[in-house]
Amino acid sequence: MAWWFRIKLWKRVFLGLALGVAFGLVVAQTMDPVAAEALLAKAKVVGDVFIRLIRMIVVPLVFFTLTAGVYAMGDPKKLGSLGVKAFALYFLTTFFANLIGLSMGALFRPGEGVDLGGAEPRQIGEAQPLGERLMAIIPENPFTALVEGDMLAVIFFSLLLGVGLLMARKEGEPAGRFFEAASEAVLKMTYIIMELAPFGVFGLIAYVAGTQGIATFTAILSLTLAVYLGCALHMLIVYGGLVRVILNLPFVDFFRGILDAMMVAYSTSSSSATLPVTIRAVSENLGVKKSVAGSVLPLGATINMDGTSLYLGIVALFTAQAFGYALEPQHYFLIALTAALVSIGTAGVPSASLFLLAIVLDVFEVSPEHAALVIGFIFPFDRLLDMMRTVVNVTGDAAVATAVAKWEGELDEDVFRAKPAS
Ligand code: DAS
Repeated sequence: MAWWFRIKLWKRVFLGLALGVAFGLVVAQTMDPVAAEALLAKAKVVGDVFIRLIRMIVVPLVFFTLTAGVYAMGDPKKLGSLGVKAFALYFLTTFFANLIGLSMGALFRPGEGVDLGGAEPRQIGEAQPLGERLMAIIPENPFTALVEGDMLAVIFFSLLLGVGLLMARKEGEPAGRFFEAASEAVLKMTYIIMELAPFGVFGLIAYVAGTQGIATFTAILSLTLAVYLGCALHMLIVYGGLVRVILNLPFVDFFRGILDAMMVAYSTSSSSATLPVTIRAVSENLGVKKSVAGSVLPLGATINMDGTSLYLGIVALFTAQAFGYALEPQHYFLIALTAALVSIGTAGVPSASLFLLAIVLDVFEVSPEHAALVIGFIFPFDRLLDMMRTVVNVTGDAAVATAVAKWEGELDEDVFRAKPAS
């Protein structure tokens, strides 16, 4: 059995993905629908167990790693300079994601001639007004935020706690060391959980492939192509360009180093679920020091979602084309701005942004009926679109962490250029 653990994680996850699709399609084709659904539901249980384990670890992982990450900086002023660089890059990469998304929507015209009449309208999730959402970042009770898994509030409290420990100097040392030890322990727990990834992914994808089948995707083939091509272009041009041209680091080593995280993101459609793998890949394979990986990645996994912003732009144009809404030039700007803001508020869980789509559609007065129809039409196969946009979300976080580490002198380039360990 030792040979199994010698295979790189991303290859094992890919194997789970490929076998899962094959198994799902074969079962759906060769068994009667009831028996097939029952068998696939059993396979999905393994996937649900895997997702639950990952969700179990996310809050302690972010809390301990972020607090330890800030404490490891050794100087509160460093947090400021690192934060400014990270936020500037979040904004810049999302700007390009919107440009690419709107271009794909205009080029592919995925909504042209699509008849949404037959779609089952779905209720539109009421999104929290942005002002309230921003205020909620400051938790009234940090322990409640931890218990409820309110990630933005946990991040806010962890950042402050880390700074507090730093300022406490000698007195803060025992607690600082506790958080560093706890962060290591939680990361090791994650490695154990990730051993289940290939099997969990197999179960998740077998169920999706078997119950939704390839046929449904032809209905939105051009939308899928627009999203996938847009995401690929964004990763290659924007992140590839950032790493190769701005940071002067080898392009291939970057993507090879985060393959594990990209595969897990694709398979789970959840940035939060992938966060532990992203932290490991970025620190062990790209040589980003813990103080940066432990602070920039949890932040990015929650508020930096370029793939989501790109996707929302494309679906907004899909809606305008399908229902014949005429878009003025200012609408494109407002769609981009709203998509970016919604992507900040999107949770790192499967299909989170689809239910916030109505906020973007509101920009050009799409009727509630039409908005519900579009969400209802996309919902059955949003998983395929979500898998790809989550890869972009995670890759963007890794790219920003690499850039900030390089600019802060916290990047070990020998490790970056070496072949990945895991
Ligand atoms: N699935 C979300 C994520 O985890 C993104 C989305 O729903 O758009 O990043």
